[in-house]
Amino acid sequence: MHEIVTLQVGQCGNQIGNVFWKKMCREHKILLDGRLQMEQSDRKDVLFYQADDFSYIPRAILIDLEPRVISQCLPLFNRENIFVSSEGGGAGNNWAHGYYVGNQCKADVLDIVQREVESCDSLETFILMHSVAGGTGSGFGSLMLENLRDNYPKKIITSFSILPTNEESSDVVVQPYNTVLSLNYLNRFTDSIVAMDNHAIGKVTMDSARVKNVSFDQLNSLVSTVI
Ligand SMILES: Nc1nc2c(ncn2[C@@H]2O[C@H](COP(=O)(O)OP(=O)(O)OP(=O)(O)O)[C@@H](O)[C@H]2O)c(=O)[nH]1
Ligand SMILES: [Mg+2]
Repeated sequence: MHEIVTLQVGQCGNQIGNVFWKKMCREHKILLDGRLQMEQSDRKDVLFYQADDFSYIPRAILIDLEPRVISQCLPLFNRENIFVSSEGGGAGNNWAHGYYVGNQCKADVLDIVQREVESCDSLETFILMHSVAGGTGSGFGSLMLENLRDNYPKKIITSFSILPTNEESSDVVVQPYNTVLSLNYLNRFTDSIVAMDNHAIGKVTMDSARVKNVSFDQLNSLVSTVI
């Protein structure tokens, strides 16, 4: 079995992860509390493992520097795989803050990663979901890439990265700096990067769903289909 472990970092990463895992549950006929809805022969083990009570648990690791988004995540996830910084204030759209705080608590996160890797038969891929415009997904995400490459040099690392949109629709003024710093790490430590931008996926969604305003949920639905 060639398993996949996902890491969702920051607000954007965790919101995308939530939609992604909902989709995976639907595909594999698993209810959102991990119970099996219907038996079907498929390769669930690539993405899920079975707990002692036979419920299916995603091979997912959730990371953020503030609790707001993670507190709304699905009940499906293993609570021990959730890392929220005790500081709790987020990275304030500052790459360096995300990287620095991440570096201080990386031992805890790497323990979670190691536990997850050890539960795999033969891990193949890490998937990172994040945006590079804020502070946590970009800075902490970069730190994770560096450490994953260092600790697991032979595993495939793939990122699904939300890149900033054009200036008019941007909500983070320092996003060019966060992006350039993140791209350096993405370039050095991943095997493949799937880059998407909210403006472009927003346009696709607007055209196909025939709506004027697109919510993050609609954007994330398209992103998770791509993943
Ligand atoms: N597609 C998509 N983009 C998002 C979502 N949430 C935030 N973004 C975009 O991500 C960028 C901001 O990054 P966030 O993920 O909010 O920031 P963060 O990683 O949590 O970092 P800090 O909040 O600074 O600690 C902005 O460009 C947002 O438009 C989401 O759910 N989906
Ligand atoms: Mg945040």
